[in-house]
Amino acid sequence: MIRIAIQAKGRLNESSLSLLNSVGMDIDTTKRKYLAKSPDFPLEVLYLRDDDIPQTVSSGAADIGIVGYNEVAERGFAVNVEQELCFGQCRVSLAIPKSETYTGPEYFNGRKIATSYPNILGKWLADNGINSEIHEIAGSVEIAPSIGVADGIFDIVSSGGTLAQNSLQEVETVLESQAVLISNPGISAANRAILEQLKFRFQSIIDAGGKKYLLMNIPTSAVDEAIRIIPAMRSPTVMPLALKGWSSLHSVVSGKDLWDKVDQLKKIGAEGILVLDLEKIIK
Ligand code: PRT
Ligand code: ZN
Repeated sequence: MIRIAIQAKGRLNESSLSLLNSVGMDIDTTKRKYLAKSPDFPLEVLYLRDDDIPQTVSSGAADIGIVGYNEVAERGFAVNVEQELCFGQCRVSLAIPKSETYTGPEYFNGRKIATSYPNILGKWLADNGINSEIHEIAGSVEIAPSIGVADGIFDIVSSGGTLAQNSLQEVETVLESQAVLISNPGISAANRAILEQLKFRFQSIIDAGGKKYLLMNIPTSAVDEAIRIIPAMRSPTVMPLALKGWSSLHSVVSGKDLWDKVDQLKKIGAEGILVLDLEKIIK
């Protein structure tokens, strides 16, 4: 039995649960119990505040956990980062009032910075030889400059909307973050085996992220050209149609390339193009 700590509620909760569900862990979320067992896999889920996940995994109270890398870096507990999970993307950045002119890291010399991430900030300041006063606050960091509590802030930024609303400009990105799978460094051999199986399943979801499955009919004479446009994972599948001179072609493309590829394929005669969402890619 492996025990995984995930966020009880908040930004990472839904994606963590849906990742577990999509790899076959049927967790009863309606009960929202402290511990939920998966009937399909030897796994117990522990619901925690994200702040407590690194310590819980480091101490062995949970074997593994899903948490933002920013929390792992800030808390400094001994855990192994096993996998980047490609959700919860954000950055931890320094920001100052829009009305100010930024002159580089030395801008912060002798100034006061409000943050909930004093350790990450302290390290960046030391690395850059800057002497600032760190003002640690738990929430609503972004209002600190406007109420005169600090000169700048160090906080999580995603779209940048919160900074803009508070007339702040982002001046340094100190840490890039996303949700990561972490493990206890002393995890047992039996649980390591379960963890590897879980990582393999997670990877199939991550690899499918944003990819599309394409099916189309195409004149057989244009098949070679189509294969140059969409190389696929190994090579596209081509099957003859009952209609002479026509083939059916199947392939996988990344979501961002989809429309470009579809335009090119139409130009060489592709018809009846179907686009399907991909759930998993098992390598
Ligand atoms: O209750 P608990 O302690 O578990 O949750 P929490 O309130 O501490 O954390 P939560 O749920 O807000 O965030 C959990 C994790 O999500 C963080 O540790 C990050 O790894 C990740 N994450 C991703 C974010 C954001 N994006 C994000 N935008 N965490 C916070 N924000 C906040 C940020 O603090 C700021 O106030 O959103 C605002 C900025 O967003 P934009 O889009 O306006 O730039
Ligand atoms: Zn928290």
